Amino acid sequence: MNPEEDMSDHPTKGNIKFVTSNEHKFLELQEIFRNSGINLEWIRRKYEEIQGEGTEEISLDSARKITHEINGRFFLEDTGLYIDALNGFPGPYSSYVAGTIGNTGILKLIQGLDRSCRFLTVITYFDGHEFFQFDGMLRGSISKEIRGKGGFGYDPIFIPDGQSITLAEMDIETKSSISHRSLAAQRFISHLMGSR
Ligand code: ITT
Repeated sequence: MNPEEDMSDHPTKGNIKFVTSNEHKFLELQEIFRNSGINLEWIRRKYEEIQGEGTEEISLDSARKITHEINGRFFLEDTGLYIDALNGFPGPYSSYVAGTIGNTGILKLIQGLDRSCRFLTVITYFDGHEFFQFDGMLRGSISKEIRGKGGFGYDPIFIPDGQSITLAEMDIETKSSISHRSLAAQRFISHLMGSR
């Protein structure tokens, strides 16, 4: 890109608001965006999520509902853990399941079953006019026991394919070098870099 070009109105300039109640998500994404020279502003709030739909629909529906409450461009993201042997459960119910049976409950639930699973993150971005979605997936397997003190949520029971340790045993940079969230973010950043 021509360095003399006027970048003052470029979509990567200025803050982008990230709406989430989850500090871990914010810290992971803040680092990824910072590496691309984009500053994230944390709008710390919980928003309503519909049930009974897929992660993409939930993410879009949530974003639509808060457009009139947030000034300027913003994004949010919805993440789910999908376990193959349970036909994708907990998927859209990941938050509820984490808060009820938790990681110990998941380990009990899949005893004797195939342990393949995946994380799916869907980012929904509202640029003030239109909605855009970007997804990222990480395949892995559920560990035999809870392992590691880093990360959050299901990280202590998730071993990414090709690895022998859980996401909770990795530092934040290592998790972000392979994660579902990071992949979705890279797609989003490419969109921002390309749009004028
Ligand atoms: P917001 O909706 O406010 O952003 P949340 O924590 O409710 O925050 P989600 O609904 O997207 O976020 O997350 C569903 C569940 O999945 C929740 O229990 C998270 O802790 C967990 N989760 C999300 N991302 C994760 C990740 O990268 N590693 C492990 N668990 C994750």
